[in-house]
Amino acid sequence: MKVVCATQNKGKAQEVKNLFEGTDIEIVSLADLKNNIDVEETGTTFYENALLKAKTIYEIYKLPVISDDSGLEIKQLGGRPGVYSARYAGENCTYDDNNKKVTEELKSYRQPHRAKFVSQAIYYDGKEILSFIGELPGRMIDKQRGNFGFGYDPIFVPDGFANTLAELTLEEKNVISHRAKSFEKLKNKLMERNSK
Ligand code: ITT
Repeated sequence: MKVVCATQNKGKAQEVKNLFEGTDIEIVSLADLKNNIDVEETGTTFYENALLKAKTIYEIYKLPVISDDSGLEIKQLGGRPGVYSARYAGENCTYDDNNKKVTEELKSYRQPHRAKFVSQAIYYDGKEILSFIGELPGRMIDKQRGNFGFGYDPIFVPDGFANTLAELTLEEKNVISHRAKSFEKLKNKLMERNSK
């Protein structure tokens, strides 16, 4: 079964492709389709934004779509950046801008800076919506470490680890990540359905 992954985030697309490797579900990314649409994320929840991305891409290709809306929730910042994680430091900001803003804001709080990554995974095929959540708890550090991954990975240390997510390889991140958890549940559901 061919499924379009509705993301423009290359790091995310690669993670999702790896997660579905070895199954009979073929993940096609927007980059594979040479589609550079930027779906405006007008929702106020991960669920709304994930569904918005899935439905927009479904209307173009009329193929089953999976999407993810994800973000970082920092306890001392009242859950920010949350759904605004991608553009926390402003429109067209870089990952580095976001990391610097978070680090600056956390300077006035004591360690540990508890946080969690959240991923809302959605499947949409024009009729049915499947939705699963995955979370990765951890803490924020004040100096960037590591070159793998994307986004806030260099300043996030998952519980049970000494390394940041950016110091773990993609294979290691894909065992523990919020996205691995949400898409694992989604994958199992799709495979269970396909085998009937
Ligand atoms: P798409 O909407 O095209 O999928 P995006 O990067 O805008 O790509 P989101 O709207 O879901 O994706 O925003 C997620 C942001 O949250 C992302 O840009 C990062 O800043 C952060 N984020 C999510 N998952 C992350 C991860 O695994 N590691 C580091 N940062 C992550």
